[in-house]
Amino acid sequence: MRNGGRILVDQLELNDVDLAFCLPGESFLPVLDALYDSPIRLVSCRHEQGAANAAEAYGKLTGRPGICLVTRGPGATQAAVGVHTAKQDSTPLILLVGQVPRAFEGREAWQELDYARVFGGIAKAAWHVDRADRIPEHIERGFSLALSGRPGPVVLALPEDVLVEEAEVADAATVRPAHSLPRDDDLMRLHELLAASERPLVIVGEGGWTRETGEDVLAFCEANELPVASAFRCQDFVDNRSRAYVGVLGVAMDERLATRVREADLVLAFGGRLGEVPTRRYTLLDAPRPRQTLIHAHPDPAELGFVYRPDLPIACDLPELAAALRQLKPVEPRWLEWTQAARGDYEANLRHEPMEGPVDLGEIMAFLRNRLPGDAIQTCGAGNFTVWAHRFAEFTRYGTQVCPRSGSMGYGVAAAIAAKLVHPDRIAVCFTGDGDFVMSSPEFATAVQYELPIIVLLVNNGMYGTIRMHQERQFPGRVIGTDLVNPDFPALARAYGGYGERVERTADFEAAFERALDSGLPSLLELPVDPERISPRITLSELQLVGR
Ligand SMILES: Cc1ncc(C[n+]2csc(CCOP(=O)(O)OP(=O)(O)O)c2C)c(N)n1
Ligand SMILES: [Mg+2]
Repeated sequence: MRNGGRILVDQLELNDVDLAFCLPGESFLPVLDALYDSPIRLVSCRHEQGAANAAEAYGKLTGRPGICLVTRGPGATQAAVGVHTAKQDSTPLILLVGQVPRAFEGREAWQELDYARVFGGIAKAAWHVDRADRIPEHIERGFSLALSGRPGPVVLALPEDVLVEEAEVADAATVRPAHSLPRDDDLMRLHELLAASERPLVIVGEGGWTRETGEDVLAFCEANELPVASAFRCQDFVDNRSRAYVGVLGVAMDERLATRVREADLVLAFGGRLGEVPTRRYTLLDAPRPRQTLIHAHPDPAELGFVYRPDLPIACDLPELAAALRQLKPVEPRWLEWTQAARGDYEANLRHEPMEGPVDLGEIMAFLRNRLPGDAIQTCGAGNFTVWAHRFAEFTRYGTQVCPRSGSMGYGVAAAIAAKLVHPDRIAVCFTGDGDFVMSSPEFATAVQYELPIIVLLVNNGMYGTIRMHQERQFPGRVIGTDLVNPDFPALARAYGGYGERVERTADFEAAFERALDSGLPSLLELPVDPERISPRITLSELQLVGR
């Protein structure tokens, strides 16, 4: 006989869970109690947003579902942001939520929510577990759903008394998701379409990536001299040093790359959903039927044709497809110049223009490109500071860009914590802004508590810069709601028990970065920048002129 809490934790263990993030609640005490004796490491966060974001980042880092435990009502709604990111980013995640006792359900009891309805539109699935002896079945289904097809979040509500109830029940099996293979005739058709093309472009995106998938796709691209771009925040999917890599289709994308997507006569979307960001608000490819011949590969057949009607839909797992493409007989490339020119544009775009103001972010990124080892992990939230962080970074290994494709602020600190927990020997750098950091700063305390020496690089321009930029473009000079009065950030980091320093000039960064690393503490370097310099290519005054 085991109680529901114990049964639950036993199922997590047999699914190789080694880490779980929580914000404790009285609604799931038997689960916490079972974790007391478990090898699973429990990390207790300061806000459910942080717990859910850290679990989401764990899913990105490992390919296994991140586990997040939160209490009912307010706990669950505060965790919703991580569930949304897991949905948009196709990351496996399991959110376990406490629920009122079964006898009270439906009365709108204290903190009661109908999770199936609340999370119905965000998660892949959300349901109640109504008996202790069915917990193994529910957990097995949850893992299977989170991992299969397009990975994503699953929410399981656990009534308080179900966790207390004792039951005699066998454990479920360890979940091994099924795999789907590409069909031979799909591969033949792909080969034919490629052979008929003159300006092909491969775009890699989310949906069940692995390191080998990236290596196989790159080998295929190099053998065929195909240019390969990455979707927004999928920059680490293939080694950026390859002659085939041509840049990222992200926010503030390089105009020359955007033009190439428009001018391509064939797009091979290798994973990804060709979403709003990589298609620049659905303009680079016409929806629903693009001018380009479209080959779209995705593990979930329901995604194929959902927005864009492909000429060749390939429903299969990405690792299996990549391995098959690597074996495909190369096509005689008629597009060598096209690929080389695209690569040339990418390399040119890596060079930064000098920036006015105390600290030059282009210089700092150039330093970090050389200083950081290839396995260092970059995390971020949302803001214009990410334009520098993404444009001037080069990724060589899968699993080193752990950023929210959902564009959610407040993600970076929690993601860096997850990165340090999964890879204690690696450097985890969180890029953040003055707005973004304050949204996630409570988790700096978590980093201190668990002795996780993350490095936070905080770009301070005294405003919600991204929104100010859009404001100046659409309503020039009418600034409202975007100015910020900020705390003393280095002092805040020190107050938490970490290391903090303000970098006054670009030339001081290098030594400050080494001091932060050597401190062995969670650290924060504040980078004060000129608010005028709103993005690498435009200033606020230039924007006002454009707007007028
Ligand atoms: C959760 C969430 N709330 C609001 C937004 C809208 N938003 C996007 S960027 C941004 C400003 C970020 O400010 P900051 O971190 O200072 O970065 P900056 O743009 O100034 O570089 C806001 C409010 C968002 N993306 N996510
Ligand atoms: Mg800012």
